[in-house]
Amino acid sequence: MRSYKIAAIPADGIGPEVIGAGLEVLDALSRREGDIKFEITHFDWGTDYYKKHGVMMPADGLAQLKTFDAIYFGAVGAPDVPDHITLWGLRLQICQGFDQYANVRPTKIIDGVESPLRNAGPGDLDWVIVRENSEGEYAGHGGRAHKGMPEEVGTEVAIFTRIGVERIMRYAFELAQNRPRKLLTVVTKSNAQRHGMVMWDEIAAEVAEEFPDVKWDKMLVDAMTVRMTLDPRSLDTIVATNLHADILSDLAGALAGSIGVAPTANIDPQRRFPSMFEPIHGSAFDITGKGIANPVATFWTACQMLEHLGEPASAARLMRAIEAVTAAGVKTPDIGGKASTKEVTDAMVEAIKGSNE
Ligand code: GGG
Repeated sequence: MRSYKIAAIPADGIGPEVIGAGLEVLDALSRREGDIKFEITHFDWGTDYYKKHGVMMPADGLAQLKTFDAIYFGAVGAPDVPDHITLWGLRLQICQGFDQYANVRPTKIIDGVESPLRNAGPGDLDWVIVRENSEGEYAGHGGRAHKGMPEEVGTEVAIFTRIGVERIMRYAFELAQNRPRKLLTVVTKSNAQRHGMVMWDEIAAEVAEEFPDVKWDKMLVDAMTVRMTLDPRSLDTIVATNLHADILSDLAGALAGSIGVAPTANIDPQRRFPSMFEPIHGSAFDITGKGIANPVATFWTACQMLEHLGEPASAARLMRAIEAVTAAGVKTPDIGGKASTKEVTDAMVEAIKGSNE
């Protein structure tokens, strides 16, 4: 029996609903496989915890998480606490504290999910966006001075280091090399941002020499939005800065049908620390408690978690179940269905139970 220690942090808004669904599905998968076990430990960290304790997670939170094989995360953010407090107090503290520098965001049009793009169906949009996850615009550098005065100033400094750019570029080239099309697009804004972004371009060209079998090109981020919309088939693997890829992956999710199906993995490729798996979407307070949150992104990120844990066959079984359920039309309203979170989850459990070897 292979056993994995998973830290579940559902956190805010619809996070508990989708993580609850994900854990049910992992339990069904464990029973179906027979030789994999998930030992789940629940953490009540998030905005409610903040309201009681003044912090999003305890001071020794990272030390508590360090012993786990993976972290299964819901969503962070609440309407009555500033977003920068909730985001930096939990999600970014884990990503940065565990140096999860590769944020991997697969996007494809799955069976039964309709893209808003005319004539685009399964196979026409199949990308992986690699988001640099440790520096750039999220490095936390900057400050405020002369608060409340007419001369008040605020700076938000993007930090790019050679180590940081080289390691994400190498990760993206390796990922592209392992995908059938061996195609990578490097996104920057090196016309207007003439320092760090030009360094990105230069390092991309240097790292490309190690991967002669990968075909690569460069795009400016603004032009990239047009290409993603008008020529989705021309793209495969994409690498961009923390902020650029954050924005592009929301667009990617929408083009593939809904942000509700889009997963993300925050990976420490060196495996010094646990990696963290979550849906891309946030806490969605507008639908919290209504029982209609789309759990598909949370199921899909569980596939990423299983791959990372070295269980590719189980990951593939889970992905087949997701596509079978969406293809059968068991879908939440954001992707055109009428099903509740529970109905989608029940259908997943049945699909996993009845799945072939
Ligand atoms: N599950 C993802 C999540 O909760 N995201 C909240 C958020 O605001 N993220 C900002 C970011 O990823 O930059």
